[in-house]
Order: sequence, then structure tokens, then C-alpha cells
Amino acid sequence: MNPIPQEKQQALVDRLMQASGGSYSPEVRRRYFITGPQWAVAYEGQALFHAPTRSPITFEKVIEEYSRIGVGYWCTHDTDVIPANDLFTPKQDEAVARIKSSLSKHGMKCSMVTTETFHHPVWAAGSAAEAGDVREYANRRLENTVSIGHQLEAQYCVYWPGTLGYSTQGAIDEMQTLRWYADGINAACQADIALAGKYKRHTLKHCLEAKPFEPQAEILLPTSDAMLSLIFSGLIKHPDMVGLNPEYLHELMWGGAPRASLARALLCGKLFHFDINDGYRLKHDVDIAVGLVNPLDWLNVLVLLRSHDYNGPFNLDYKPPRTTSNYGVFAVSLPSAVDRFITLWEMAGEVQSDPIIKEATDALKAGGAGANLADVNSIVEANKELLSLHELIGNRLFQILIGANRGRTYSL
Ligand code: GLO
Ligand code: MG
Ligand code: MG
Repeated sequence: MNPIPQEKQQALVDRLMQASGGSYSPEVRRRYFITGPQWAVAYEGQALFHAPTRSPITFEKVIEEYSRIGVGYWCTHDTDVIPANDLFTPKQDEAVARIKSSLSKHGMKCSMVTTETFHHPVWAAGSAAEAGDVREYANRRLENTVSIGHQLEAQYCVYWPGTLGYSTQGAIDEMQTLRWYADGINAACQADIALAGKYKRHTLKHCLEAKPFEPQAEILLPTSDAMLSLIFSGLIKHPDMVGLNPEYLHELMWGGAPRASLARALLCGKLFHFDINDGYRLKHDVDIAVGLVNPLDWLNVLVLLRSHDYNGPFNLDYKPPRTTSNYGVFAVSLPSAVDRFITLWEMAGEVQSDPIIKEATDALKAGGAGANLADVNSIVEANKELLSLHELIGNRLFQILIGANRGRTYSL
């Protein structure tokens, strides 16, 4: 193939996307509670060792593109859209008014707001720092985000604690720091109760998000289970208002099974919100788009969520790869992520109604006949052949993933 001049590259990308097929219409995409973060598609490719590769884009452009593609909900950190110096000033109100008008112009809703408590130098020691003025400022920021949430008619507020931990052991008092962290969540809930009264709205759902490592060396609340223990510790004054925003990759990063983490959250009635993406075990937070690394596991995750009627948001907390084109973010990265999610969701429906999986599962639950409970060997004998069905189910899931259940064959 000849080298492709730059001015012909977008057309090539478009033609190959078209040829790949598998795209849902914006109308179909909008039927799902898929939410689009400001920070995801506006990510410029920067990292610790990396300069940005893409140019900045405004929230107006982000909202417009989400709407065009068919992602019906938008969410944001406070400082994604309002510079830290403008918070608490009339410039904040101006920004909120501009966001509202942009959302309404494009038929979009704001699903969630979150406070940035990790990037600015004020958070060098985290939001639950020893310095009382940092903690007071953190509480103000959280309360302010809740207020912005009500103004934008959001339903959810998310908290990822960022630098809540330590690099050198013994430097901080873990118990005290966790108490201070809980104080922040309490301040947010307290403000929410007052603001919900003022705006005549429901209180928000407050969702804690854990990450096992990054950006701190040792993390005080590294997993969704740790977050559950905080919620039920007695430190949280309104535990009914507080739940989880697990992130798929964050559970995988520590070596856990995301499906099991989600199941534990569901058992506790605390699966409020879900960050969807993909990546690798025991590696850093690569935030690859959903289904590109672990599609079989993702299929299973969605079977779990469909089977237990999860009805919260699926939040596209991923990072478009470090390319040089904003065009590619909206032409390839975003729509393909949304469409893989919907395809996996539909496949999960196929799994639920698959007659082979159903019969195998029913048989496993029915168990073998004729066991004598006083004789351990007879229990083993009675169930002898049934356990092969576990692997048979695994194989069937693979067949569904590759379309074999619909007749796709490979030179059989
Ligand atoms: C970072 C987190 C981050 C949060 C966001 C919402 O690793 O995943 O993107 O989801 O700050 O609070
Ligand atoms: Mg996240
Ligand atoms: Mg992540």
C-alpha cells in the first residue's frame, strides 16, 4: 500500500469503521443508561512519563459529541469544567448556566458529579490531610459539588479518594485519617439533605470508588470491600445514602474477580453506579475500553448484572488510547466502546435464555438422586457425573461469545 497523505486519513478511518459494521444507531444506544464522563473523551493522552498528544476540547464539544453518538448522559468532575480558582465565585454560576444550556440544547442529562480530590496541589497530602484547613476546604468542595449536582439535576455523586494513603510507613495515623475521610462523606450527605429540601429533589446517591494502587503507594481504602467496611463501620452518619461505584479495572488490578466484587456489592444492596472499562490484573490503571481485553469475563459480569436487575449507570470511565487525533476519539474510540458494551449486553441476554445453559444449571441445582446422608461415599456417587457440567457451561459461554450458538462454524 502507498503511504496515505494526512488529509486522506480520516476518510480511511471512516471507511474501515463503516466496513467493520456492528454499529447501533444513536436511538438504540440511548435506550441504555450509558453515561459519558467529561474527562474520558477530553483526555489528552498525558501521564507521568507522557506529554499530552491531543488538543484540549471544551465541555460544549464533549456534550455535543456524546449526544450525536447516542450517549444520553454526561458526568463531570467539578474542576473538569470550572477551574479551581473560579469555584465558589460568580464564574462558577456562569459555568453551570453554560453547562445547563449546552445539555438542554443537545437533549442530554447530567447523571453524576464528582469532586476532583487528587490533581490540584492542595491535595498533595490527600483530602483527609492532617492540616485542618485542607480538610475544611475538602468539605466545602464536596458540599459545593453536591450543590452543582442538584443544579444540574444529577442523581449520583461519586468519590474516588485519590491520594488517601501513604508512601512512608508510620507517617500517618490510619484510624484518624479514615475518620477524617468519613467526615468528608458525612459533610456531603448533610449538605445534600439540606439542598434536596431547597431544590425539592431527592437526595443524591453517594458512591464510593476504590482503587488498589495509584496515585499513592499504599491506599487506605483499596477495594470495594474496604469501602463497604467504611460504609458499615458506624463512621458514616447516613449509611443508607452511601453505596459504591466499583470500577471493573480497579477490582481486576488487585487480582480480584470483578464479578465477585460486584456480587458482594449487590448482596449488600450497595451497587449504585458502575465504571466500565478493561485492563490487566496486577498492572496500573490502564483504563482500556470495555471488552477489549477480557470479553468473556465481561460477558459474565453482564449476565450477573442482568440476572440481578442492576439498573444504575454504566459509566464509560476509560481513556481513549494515546493517539494524536480528537477526530479518532469520536469516530472510533467512543462509538466502538458503546457498541461493544451493547453487544455484550445482548449476548448476556442470550446466555440467560440459552436452553443448554439453563438445563445444565437446573441439573446442577437438582443434584443426583439417591444419596444416603449417613454415607459420604454415596453422596459422591450420587452426584458423580454432574460436575462436568461446570466446564460444559464455560464452553457454552465461549460458543455464545463467538456466535457458535447461532450457527457460526470453523471448518467442522
Ligand atoms: C481514577 C478513577 C477516576 C474516577 C473519577 C470519579 O482512577 O477511576 O476516573 O472514576 O474520579 O470520581
Ligand atoms: Mg473510575
Ligand atoms: Mg481506572
